[in-house]
Amino acid sequence: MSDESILEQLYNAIINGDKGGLERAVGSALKEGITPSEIIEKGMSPAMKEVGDRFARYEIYLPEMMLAAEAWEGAMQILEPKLLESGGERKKLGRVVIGTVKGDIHSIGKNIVGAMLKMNGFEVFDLGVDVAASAFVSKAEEVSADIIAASALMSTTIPQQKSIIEHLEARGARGKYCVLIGGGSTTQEWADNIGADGYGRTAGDAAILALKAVSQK
Ligand code: B12
Repeated sequence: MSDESILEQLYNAIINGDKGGLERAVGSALKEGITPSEIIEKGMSPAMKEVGDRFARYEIYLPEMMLAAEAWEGAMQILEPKLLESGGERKKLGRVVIGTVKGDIHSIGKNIVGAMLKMNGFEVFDLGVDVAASAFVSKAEEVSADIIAASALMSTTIPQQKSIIEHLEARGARGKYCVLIGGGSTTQEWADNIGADGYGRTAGDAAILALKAVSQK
């Protein structure tokens, strides 16, 4: 089977919320030598974007969006261990506290960023979703983190990223951590606006920014 038709199968399985179909397509893709990163970036992510666009156009509703997310999570159970394998054992480069901000339960992108950072040699402390700004800061202090990575997908929740920076400033700890932001609703402009140290559009960008941050320390 050609790579194009496997990528198409991955795409369609997400759009249709077909968990079994997606797992089979992931199996075929891996067998054909398509890498886990390509499966995610070229096959699954564009489909998830389309699901969001259809939801915004009222062509589908919450249950369909949930099915797509469940299918994605099933596929990640196969792909995440493979992503981490390719990172191998190595000296840890730095510590990252990651989470999705308060009021926001979107976890998929945050989980990929976490996996990508682990794969690149970072020790990752994942606080999960709906995380208060103060909790990011307390955890960073507890583990002496180098980086705080905050994901936010909704226009209503991105102000929480600013809140993390305000908490750091209030504790006189702003200079201690590199604050990276990302997630659907964020932009470079927003990052500049709130004084974040970096904005990443993809999980790959997150890894590049994190590597740069620790190399400049
Ligand atoms: C799947 C999904 C859900 C799932 C989430 C399941 C889960 N476990 O995560 C469910 C069905 C639960 C859900 C719920 C809701 N959702 Co929703 N959801 C989506 C959808 C379709 C895909 C998100 C996703 O996973 N994308 C795939 C990943 C890989 O992409 P990503 O998250 O952007 O992450 C990548 C990058 O952004 C980056 N990145 C991410 N985080 C970080 C962090 C850092 C530091 C860096 C550097 C980079 C980085 O790297 C990632 C990998 O490349 C989006 C549409 C969209 N286009 O985003 C809507 C969307 C985000 N949801 C939306 C809404 C409105 C909701 C609900 C309010 C719906 C409702 N009526 O209840 C609830 C929210 C509840 C809450 N309080 O959070 C809206 C938000 C609108 C807005 N702009 O404010 C969107 C945009 C849909 C739309 N077009 O209307 N949702």
